[in-house]
Amino acid sequence: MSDRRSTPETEAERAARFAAEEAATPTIPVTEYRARSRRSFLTGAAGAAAAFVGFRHLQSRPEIDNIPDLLRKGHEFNESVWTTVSQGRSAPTFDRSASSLIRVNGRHGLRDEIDLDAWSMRVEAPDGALLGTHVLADVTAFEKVEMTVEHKCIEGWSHIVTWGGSRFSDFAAQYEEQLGELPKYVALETPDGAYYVSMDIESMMHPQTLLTYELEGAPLDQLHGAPLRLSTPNKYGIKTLKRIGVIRFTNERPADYWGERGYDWYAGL
Ligand SMILES: Nc1nc2c(c(=O)[nH]1)N[C@H]1C(S)=C(S)[C@@H](COP(=O)(O)O)O[C@H]1N2
Ligand SMILES: [Mo]
Repeated sequence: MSDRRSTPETEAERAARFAAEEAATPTIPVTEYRARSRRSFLTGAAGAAAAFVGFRHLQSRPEIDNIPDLLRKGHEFNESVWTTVSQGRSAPTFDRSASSLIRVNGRHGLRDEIDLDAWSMRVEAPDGALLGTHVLADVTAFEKVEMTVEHKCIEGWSHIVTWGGSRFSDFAAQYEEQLGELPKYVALETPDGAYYVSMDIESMMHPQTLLTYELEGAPLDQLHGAPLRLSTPNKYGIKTLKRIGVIRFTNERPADYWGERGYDWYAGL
């Protein structure tokens, strides 16, 4: 169910609406969630293979000149595995007018406000070596993508929301030479390490997976993950880590907060 705002809402009205929605939306029982996830895991794995085949097929079509545009985006790594990794299918997008501010949900790793000017993000290689330390301008330097998509939470609610950010794939490509082979996983952690998720590389490199700095056209606020969070409409909300402190490329499947607590690790949609 999505929220459509016709008249502007006050902060108090919004808080009341979110509280009412939260009370009204039943949490998906873990057993049912697992059953759903198994299904989506199967379609996820099969889907990834099919998408890859489909992608190769697209590449071999006569209109090839138009297709790789998506993949070329600022880089000329056409032959590289970095850009031929499965782009998968894409989640639906919606008209901007259908979107509105999303509630705050999940505060792990957000206990205290942070000084946004002092924030930086570490990027690490599989061997633990520091690849780089980034400020927000390093992320906003890439092409800005705005997408209006459905955010789905495993608690059983969803919300149509507009995110703005840079494709993770664009950001990651700067490390192609240093990393060589595309690692299998990406780990993301809050600066305090209290919340952490891990993602398969195909999902990270999907063009709808954004290093996100805007929500509804405005900079993220603290509880929505300022200054930088992940967003992707192809995974449940648990994977959209708010307040990124560390990004680590790795070949061993990294720890995952909700995965450790019994939820399906893939969490695909
Ligand atoms: N740091 C952090 N990120 C998080 C969470 C969290 O508890 N801590 N919860 C996740 C969950 S379950 C959801 S549904 C979304 C909610 O994002 P929102 O608060 O912007 O609506 O954030 C995700 N990212
Ligand atoms: Mo969630």
